[in-house]
Amino acid sequence: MNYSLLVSDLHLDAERPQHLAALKRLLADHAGQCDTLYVLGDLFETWIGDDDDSAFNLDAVAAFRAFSDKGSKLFFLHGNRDFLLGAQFAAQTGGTMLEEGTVVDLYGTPVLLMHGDNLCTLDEKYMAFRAQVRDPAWQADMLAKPLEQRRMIAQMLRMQSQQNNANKAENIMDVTPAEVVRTMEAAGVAELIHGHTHRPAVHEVRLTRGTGRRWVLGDWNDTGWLIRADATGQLALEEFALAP
Ligand code: OKV
Ligand code: MN
Repeated sequence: MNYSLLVSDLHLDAERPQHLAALKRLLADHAGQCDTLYVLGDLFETWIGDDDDSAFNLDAVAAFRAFSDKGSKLFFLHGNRDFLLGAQFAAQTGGTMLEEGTVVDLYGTPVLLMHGDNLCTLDEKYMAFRAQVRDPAWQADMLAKPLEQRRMIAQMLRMQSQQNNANKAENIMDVTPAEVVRTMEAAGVAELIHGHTHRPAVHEVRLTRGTGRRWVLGDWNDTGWLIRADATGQLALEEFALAP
């Protein structure tokens, strides 16, 4: 046990079973080997509540459970599509939900973790939408609706978003550079890891005191992405094949 892994944006969906298959393989390969797995949001394409006990969801939960049962720790952040992941999901997987903007110690290196949508501040309409769906009162209201109704609302919102995003400029869809600097300096870190933008890369960030790095995880699409933190605190962004 001397490494940890970080992933994001798997967008697990019953209609794309190869992504869950790849996750199950990753979990089985690293269970009891890896110290900690961090899932930085958008694990699911949509999560309409922990009470949705579809076969697909139960399959995913069981795979995480087997992983944590072997002694590997498991942490989840919410994404913009699975902001309704809750305490029951965490308990059933044997994992823990983390607050957005948590600083974790990766073998001596302090690293700021977030999903990344909070950094896309130029998209003002999205920021308003985000504030709404992250509001506990709004969430309680939504979770009080029948599953079928939530499914329909989520579907309608998705169609709306696809229309909105078709007309958005590239810079609006990406993180705001000044927001990155502000966020890293407020947290006092030189390393930031996030997903969301689907633009996997390692960027140098000029901070008031020296140079930091912004590590961007990729989404799981034709290939998978992860970041490996080794026992010396070194980070590495890796792309891998979804099928063996
Ligand atoms: C992103 C925006 C949709 C703006 C909804 C449960 C619930 C997930 C969801 C579905 C839609 C987010 C996650 C999206 C941004 C929109 C519409 C407007 C202005 C539910 C789980 F609660 F309804 F049941 N959604 N998506 N918008 O397509 O990413 O930014 S989204
Ligand atoms: Mn996202």
